[in-house]
Amino acid sequence: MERIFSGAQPTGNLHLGNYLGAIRNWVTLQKDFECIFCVVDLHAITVWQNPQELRSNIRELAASMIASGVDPEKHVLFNQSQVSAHAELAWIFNCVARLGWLNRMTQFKEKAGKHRENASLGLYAYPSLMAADILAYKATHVPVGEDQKQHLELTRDIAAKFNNDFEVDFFPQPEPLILGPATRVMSLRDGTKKMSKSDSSDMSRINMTDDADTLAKKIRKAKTDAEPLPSEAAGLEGRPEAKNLITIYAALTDIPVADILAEHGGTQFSGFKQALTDVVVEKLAPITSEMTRLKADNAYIDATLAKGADRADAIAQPILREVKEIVGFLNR
Ligand code: AQP
Repeated sequence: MERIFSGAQPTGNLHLGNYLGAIRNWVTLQKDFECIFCVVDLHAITVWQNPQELRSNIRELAASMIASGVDPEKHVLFNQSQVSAHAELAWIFNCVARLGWLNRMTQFKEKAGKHRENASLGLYAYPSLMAADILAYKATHVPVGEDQKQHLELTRDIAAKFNNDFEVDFFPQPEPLILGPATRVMSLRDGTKKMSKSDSSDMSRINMTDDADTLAKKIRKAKTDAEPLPSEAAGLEGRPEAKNLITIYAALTDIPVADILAEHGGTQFSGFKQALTDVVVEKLAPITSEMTRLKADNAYIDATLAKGADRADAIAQPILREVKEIVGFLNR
């Protein structure tokens, strides 16, 4: 059976971009694939995390995945640091990947910014750990938002170089699955920047924990331009904020953009923003309330993650043993 691996970082501020670009698609994929979903805390610490907040964010992310419809009984949901194969395989991949490949990674450049010399070594090696996440399970498909496409290409390069260096046909070439109409949800304050957990302005994103009043305020204040909405999709070109709001509406309602514009084209943004608020509140409120309920039950979340880690370990360990054999290590 084809196997999915995907993960999200427990770095707080889970937002609508994470939901529409990733988690919602995971829920759909559960019907057709064997799925492994991971709270990637090893990735999270590539930038400083307050330990208490990290613990709480790990539980919150697991709760939000379950509240969104991830099924931890039929599929595997676990926390990365509880399965040692990730770190072990990442080290082997650090010795397969080339510096030149990592130097090209745009996410490192964006995140390290001008302070490259002060960035952690882990942030630089992030894509190598991501390759280990995927290949420790020989996953065949990886649903991601567009921002992760480059990292997935690096995973494919690492898999190919490993196979080539050791003259084996061991790792598959995992395929990216970039699904749905909202592969890149943009900031509410700047339609050219992606909606992001680390944006210093909370008004830039729709958090999965926002209540109805906060959602209404954020959407009302979302940046737009002075023109009325266009009547056809072509009219959205060069209008990133308008395009973003329409895309969010389309993704949440499954209504084609053309139909939305046929209804709202020619009107001012205020009416459309009200309609968008109604949709966002209607879709997110049940998830948010279930998330709140689950978040209050640490024992359930911890037990679910521990069970998931056992199941993940059972898949990854035999693969890791084979990798060690191929590399020339002695297995115990
Ligand atoms: N704006 C987005 N639109 C669509 N998909 C998105 N994803 C992230 N932002 C958007 C997808 O969410 C999944 C989980 O990603 P992550 O937990 O690794 O988060 P991230 O990419 O680090 O999220 P941010 O908000 O972009 O964090 P910062 O601000 O730290 O960079 C992934 O599949 C991702 O593609």
